[in-house]
Amino acid sequence: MKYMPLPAGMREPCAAPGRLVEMTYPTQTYDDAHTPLTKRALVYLPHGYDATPGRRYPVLYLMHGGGGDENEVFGGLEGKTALKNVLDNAIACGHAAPFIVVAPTYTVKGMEAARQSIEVAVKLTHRFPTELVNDVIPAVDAAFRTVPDRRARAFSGFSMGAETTWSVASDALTHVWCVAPLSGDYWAVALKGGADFPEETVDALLNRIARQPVNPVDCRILAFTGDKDIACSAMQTMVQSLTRRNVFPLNDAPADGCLTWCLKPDGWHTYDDCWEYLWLAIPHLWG
Ligand code: FER
Repeated sequence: MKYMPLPAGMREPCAAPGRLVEMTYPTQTYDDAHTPLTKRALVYLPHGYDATPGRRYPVLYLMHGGGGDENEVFGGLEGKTALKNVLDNAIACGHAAPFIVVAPTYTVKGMEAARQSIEVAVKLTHRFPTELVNDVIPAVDAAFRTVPDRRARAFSGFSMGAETTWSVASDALTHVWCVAPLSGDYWAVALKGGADFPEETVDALLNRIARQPVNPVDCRILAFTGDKDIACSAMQTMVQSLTRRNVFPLNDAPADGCLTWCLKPDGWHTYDDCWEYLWLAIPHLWG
């Protein structure tokens, strides 16, 4: 897909704002100890959610990057990052129909090392699809007026959140129809595995997808980054290898079963670039 810049004004406050709320849900550590946990997520409810009680909305799950937590992408309940304005404006100008966004975290109390250590973080990102399917999705569908269907669920994330997104593709495509990794490759076989072991990484991805009762044609992958991004070469190498397998053919126009690649000229490894990728992805997230 050709990169297009975010239209002017989209990061500014919108006259028809949605609102941010928090939710908590019961889960567990999904390690050998299975320690029960209560975790928190931030939830964006679009403008009109309260005034239209009969309406149900598709859901985008959006994972933060390394070192972050559930507050990171929105900048807390105050919405200090540009993301909330970008979503408000996308919906207000008709770029996309209203949808809910859930910002969870792969981090876990007691494993604060994940904030500093990428090795620990990867353990948690690889456990997250189980938490998503068992705990997060059921809690979100119970608490909010969602469309409780896989075609109305997308999962995206930036950097380590993109790593989480590839992991969700591996293990949870039966629950999520579209995955949109933004500026990150898949570390299934090694850190930076997309760069150093692209064939083994793609084998791991496709073998895990094949274990799920889902047809690759009935899902969508949107992989976006920038040409100056530290994740670019790893992601590009991995996506090229994935394309050669012909399971998800590369297609510039997002279509069922297809992999769409978008590269921003002069795009760096920042959330500001990430919001632009999200903007481009938003009209294609649901089936
Ligand atoms: C990548 C390059 C960098 C990537 C992640 C990072 C998952 C950054 C990680 C961090 O330091 O938080 O390809 O893919």
